[in-house]
Amino acid sequence: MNFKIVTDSSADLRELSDIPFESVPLKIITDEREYVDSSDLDVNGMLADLKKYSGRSHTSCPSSGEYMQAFGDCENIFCITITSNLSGSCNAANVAARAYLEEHPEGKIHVIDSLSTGPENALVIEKLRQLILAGGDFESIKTEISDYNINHTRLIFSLESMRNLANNGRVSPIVAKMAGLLGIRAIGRASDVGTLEMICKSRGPLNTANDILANMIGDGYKGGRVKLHHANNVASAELLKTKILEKFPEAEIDIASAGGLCSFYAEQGGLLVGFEI
Ligand code: X90
Repeated sequence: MNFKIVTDSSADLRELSDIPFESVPLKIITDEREYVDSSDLDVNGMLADLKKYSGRSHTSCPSSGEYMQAFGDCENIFCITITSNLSGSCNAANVAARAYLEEHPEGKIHVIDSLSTGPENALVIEKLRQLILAGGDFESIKTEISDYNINHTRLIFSLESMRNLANNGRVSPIVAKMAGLLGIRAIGRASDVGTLEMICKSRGPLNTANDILANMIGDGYKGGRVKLHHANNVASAELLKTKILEKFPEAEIDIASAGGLCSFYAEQGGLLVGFEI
């Protein structure tokens, strides 16, 4: 059976081995230029440009046409998107999935609304990859991956600024005030309905790492897989990795740079933590 995994660029994954995979880019748009969140994007260069830029900026999700192109003529497609509560990406993927089924009545396609973003989506994609490589059939993979996404993965984040989130209506200006003071980080999680839920403020890198870990454990973390995606802040990811390993020496922890979309919203210094429960 031929399978393909399609996602949008919010998952921060540019490639996947052994299975056909495509990341459909979102775009970051300022009055001066447009950044396409593909593998050629220089994310740190974009963050440096944005630091100097004080005008308007926004993002746009893929169109259904772009998703249809990614689906192509593949027979079995799993598509996972950023939370439908903050982006139109999932809706575009669903429109494309209906068009795909009209053209390919024998084909199978399942769109997963991750209710999250970044490293939590990357965990779900890696699980999908494993399930497909293990030879599962489409319907059983669909059941298992929904259970994994809903019941076994979570996302916690720490942000030094929430200006882009607030300017684009993704959090209220009152919530955004939690971050932005020098040295203060706002810690939050992806809520059950895929919105930002604030947890607390932390001051300083060590407290931030300890607070994130305490909240991971509070959410049910017991030493499973963790993915840390940072916006130009590998030091905060390394520190959290050390803290997690002190408590859970067997934990499998990957560190990666966030892509363009997550870096735009998480902003310089932001850290996104996807983990298994
Ligand atoms: O459609 C679009 O233009 C994309 C809009 C995306 C808006 C939110 C992206 C958030 C990225 C920030 C911290 C994690 C929040 C998780 C909430 C589920 C990263």
